[in-house]
Amino acid sequence: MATVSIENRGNIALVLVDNPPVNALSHSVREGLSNAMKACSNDDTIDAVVIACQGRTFIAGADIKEFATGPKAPHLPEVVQEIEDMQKPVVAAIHGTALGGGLEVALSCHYRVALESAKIGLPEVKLGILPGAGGTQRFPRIAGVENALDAILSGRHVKAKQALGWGALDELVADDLVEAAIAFAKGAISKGPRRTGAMEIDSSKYDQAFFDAFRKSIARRTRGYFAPEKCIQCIEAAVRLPLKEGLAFERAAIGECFVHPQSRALQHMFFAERQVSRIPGIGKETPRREIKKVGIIGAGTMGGGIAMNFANVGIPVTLLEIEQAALDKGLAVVRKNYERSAAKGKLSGDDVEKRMGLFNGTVSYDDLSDCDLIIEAVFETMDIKKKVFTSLDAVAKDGAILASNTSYLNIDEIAAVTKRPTDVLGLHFFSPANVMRLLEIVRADATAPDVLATCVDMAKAIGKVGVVAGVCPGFIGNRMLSPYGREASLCVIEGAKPEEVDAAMYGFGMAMGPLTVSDMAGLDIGYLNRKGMDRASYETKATDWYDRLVESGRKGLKVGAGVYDYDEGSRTPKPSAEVMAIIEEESARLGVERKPKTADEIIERCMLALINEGAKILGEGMAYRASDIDVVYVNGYGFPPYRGGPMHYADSLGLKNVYEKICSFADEFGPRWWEPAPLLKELAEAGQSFADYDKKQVG
Ligand code: 3H9
Repeated sequence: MATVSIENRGNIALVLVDNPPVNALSHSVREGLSNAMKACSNDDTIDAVVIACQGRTFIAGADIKEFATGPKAPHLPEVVQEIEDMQKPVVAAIHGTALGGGLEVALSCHYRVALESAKIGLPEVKLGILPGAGGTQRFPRIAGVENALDAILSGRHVKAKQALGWGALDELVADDLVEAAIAFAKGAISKGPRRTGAMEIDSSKYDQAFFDAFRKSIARRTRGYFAPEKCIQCIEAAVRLPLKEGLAFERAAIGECFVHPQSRALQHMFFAERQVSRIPGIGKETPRREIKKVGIIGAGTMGGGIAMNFANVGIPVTLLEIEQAALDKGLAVVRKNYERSAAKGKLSGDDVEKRMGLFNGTVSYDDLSDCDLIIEAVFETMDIKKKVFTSLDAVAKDGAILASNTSYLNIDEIAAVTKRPTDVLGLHFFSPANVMRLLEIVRADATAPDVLATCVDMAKAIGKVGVVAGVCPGFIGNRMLSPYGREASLCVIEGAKPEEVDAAMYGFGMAMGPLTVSDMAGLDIGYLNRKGMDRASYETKATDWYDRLVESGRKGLKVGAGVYDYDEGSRTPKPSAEVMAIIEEESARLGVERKPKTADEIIERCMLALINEGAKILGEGMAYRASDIDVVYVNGYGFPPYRGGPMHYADSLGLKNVYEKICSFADEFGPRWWEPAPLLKELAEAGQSFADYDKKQVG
C-alpha cells in the first residue's frame, strides 16, 4: 500500500503520509513525498500544497531501523530541498509530534499550521547524530540561534505554543487541523513560497565567545558525548555560511556521527527501551487489572518517593506508617519535594496542592483495603517483610496486587506467606524514586500473567522504564553491582589509590566512581549485611579494609568521612591520608605487593566483572534479553548511554576477546570469581554477540 497519497481539494493538493505507527520517513515515504512534489508541480489545477499525516502523529523522524543498512535514494536532504524549492506554497499540517526528519520536512515547507496539542523537536542528538536534513541550518534561521541551540542540544519536545513564539510555527488551531491548513494554503497562494533556507541570520551577535560560553554551559551534561559538539559546529556554520555551504557542512558532520560507535550505542538504547515490555507469555490479549488507588507501606524516603510517582499522574495514594510522627514527617518531605519543583518553575502552586490532595496518610492497615496495588517499602529484612505481607494478606481486597520494593530479597519466600502468591511480585524502585527512571519488575514463580502485564503497563504510565527480572539475589542491577564493586575494591588493595579507581571509571563515562558511590550509600550498610553472612561467601580481601573504615567511624558521606574525607557540609570527596595508611596496612597484611594500575586495567577489571555477571543472569533466564540488562544499567546505575550498556559494550569489544580475557583473569586471580559465564563461552565460541542472542528471544 502506498504510504503517501494525494487528494485534490479544489485547487489545493492534500498530500497525506500514512506509515504507521509514527509515520517514520522510510524509503517509500521519501519516494512518495518526492513524487508528490513532482506531481503537484506538474498539475496546473493545483495552486498550493498541504502535507499532513494520518494516524496519531505527524512524521516522527527518519526511520531509525534503516540506519543500520544505510538508506536508499532518494535521501531525505534531497527530498526536503525539493519541497523547499517548490514554486507553489507548501503548508505543513502538524499534529502529535513533528520530530527530527519530520520537523525538517515541516521546516522545508513554506508555512506551518499545528494543533495546539502538537510538539516539535530535533531529538537526533539523543541518537548520537544531528538533524542532518537541513535542521541545523533551517532551524536557527527560523527560530533564532539561541532557541536552535536549546532545541538541538537538548533534543527536547517543544510545545506548539512556545514554537509559535519562536516563529517556528505560523498558526495554532484547536481542531480541524487539515481544514485549517487548507484554508491557510489558500491564503498563501497570493503570497507565494516563503523559504526558510532563504532567511538571514544576523551573525554579528554570534561570535566565538558566544558559542564558547554555550559550550561551557552544557559541558557537564554532555561529558563524553560526540554528537553535541558536532551539533554546535553545524549551528556555527549556519551563522557563518550561506545555506548551500552550511548544508554541505551538516552532511559531512552527520556522516562522522553515523560512523562513530556512540550513534550505534544510542540507537541500540532507543530500541532496547522499547523492547523491555515484550514479555514471554504476555500480550495485548492478556487481561489487565485496574489501578485506581495505590497503597504504600513505609513513608520514608523510598516510600514517599514511590508514592509521588502515582500522585504525579493523578492516582490517589494511601501512605501507611507505624507511627503518626513518622507519617507526618514523610508527608512533609513529599510536600517539600513538590515545593522545590514549584520553586524551580516545574510545577504551579496549584499543582502542588492538587498532588498533595491525592495523599491520604494512615497508621492503620485497614485503610489499605480499597487499594488496587500495594507496595511495601519497609526495612530490608526478610522477617519484617514477611510480617508486612501477612498483615497485607489479611486486609487487601481480592485481586489487589501486592508488591515488595525489596532490592535483594527472595520474592518467592515473601509471596509464600500470603494465601495469594499469584498476586505478589517485586517492584524495585531506585532512589530517589520520584526521579530515577528505572523500575525492576520482579516476576516471582507464581506471579500471574495479568499481574505482571498490569505492572509493565503501570511502569510506562508513571514514566518509568520497567524491566522484568527473575528472582535471584539482587535481581539484575544489584547482582551485577556486587562483582563490579569487588573488582574496584581489589584494584585498591592491589595498588591503585581510591581516587585513581574512581577517576578511571568516571573517565569511562560512569556518572560517579564506585568508591564515591559506596561513600554515598554508606559503608555501614554493607558492613552490617556482612555481619549476617558467612565470611566464606564473599571476597574478604575486598571488604576487610572497608570494615576497618567503618570500625574507625568512617561510615561514608553522611558522617563526613568514608573512603574519602569531606569538608563540613561538602559532598566533594578528598583523598584521605588516614584511609591510604589503612589500605597499605591491609595490602601488607594480605601479602599483596602493591603495584600501580593504569586506568585501562582498572576499567577492564570492573567492566569484565560486570559483563560476566550479566551473562550469567542472562544464561539463567533472570533477564529476557541482554538489551534489558543494558536498560537497567543505563537507567539505574549511571552507565554512560553512549556506550549502550554493559552488554552492548561487550559486543563492541567482541565476545571472543571478552571471554579470553576473563579466562586469563581466571588463570591470574583464580577461578573463584572469574569462572566465565557458560552463555558467554557458548556465544564466544560460536562467534556470536549478545545482540545475536537477543534476536532469538521474544520480540
Ligand atoms: C532523524 O530524523 C534523522 C534526520 O534528522 C536526518 C536523516 C538524514 N523510526 O516510542 P513508541 C517505533 S533521526 C523507526 O513506543 P510513543 C518504535 O520503535 C529520528 N521506528 O511510541 C515503536 O516500535 P515498536 C528522529 C520508530 O507513542 C513504535 O514506533 N526522531 C521511530 O511512546 C512506537 O514508538 C526521533 O528520534 C523512528 N523514528 O512515542 C523520534 N520512532 O512498537 C523517535 C518510533 O515495534 N520516536 N518508532 O516497539 C519517539 O520519540 C517516539 O516514538 C514518539 C512516539 C514520541 C514518536
